[in-house]
Amino acid sequence: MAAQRTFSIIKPDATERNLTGAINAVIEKAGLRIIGQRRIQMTTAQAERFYGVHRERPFFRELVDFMTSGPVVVQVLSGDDAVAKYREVMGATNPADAAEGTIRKLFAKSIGENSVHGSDSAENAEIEIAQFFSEADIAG
Ligand code: 3AN
Repeated sequence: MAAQRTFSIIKPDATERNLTGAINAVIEKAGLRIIGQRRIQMTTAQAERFYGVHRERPFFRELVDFMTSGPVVVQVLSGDDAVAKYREVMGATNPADAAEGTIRKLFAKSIGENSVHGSDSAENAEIEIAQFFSEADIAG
């Protein structure tokens, strides 16, 4: 199977607690490769664009405020079936429902402050990667 790519964000609740390395260790242990990585302060415009599909949801403003509340680490991950694999490694959106050993079970604080984002399809992965990376900044 050809390697697939997915897009990941280590969210402000995790960077604030200095968990980037601990989360990356879980990602790498699961067999995914981090082939692009950058630490940024997301702007409101970037967060609103990124979460545009949630614009009408009641938690949209809270989500944008949270994602701009501190630094995030944007990542490109690669591996067999990377989109589904990373969703599995992340665990359920609500950490109370997340399986043992998943990133959200290990580290997430709440359904909103849930430590990581991962793309939900290969098509969205490429759209999300293109929002934050040029191909020159991805190697692997
Ligand atoms: P996932 O991140 O697991 O794909 P989505 O796409 O349903 O989940 O939601 C996107 C993000 O919106 C979540 N990661 C979470 O931070 C936030 N979110 C989802 N549901 C809620 C909620 N009920 N209250 C606050 N934030 C939420």
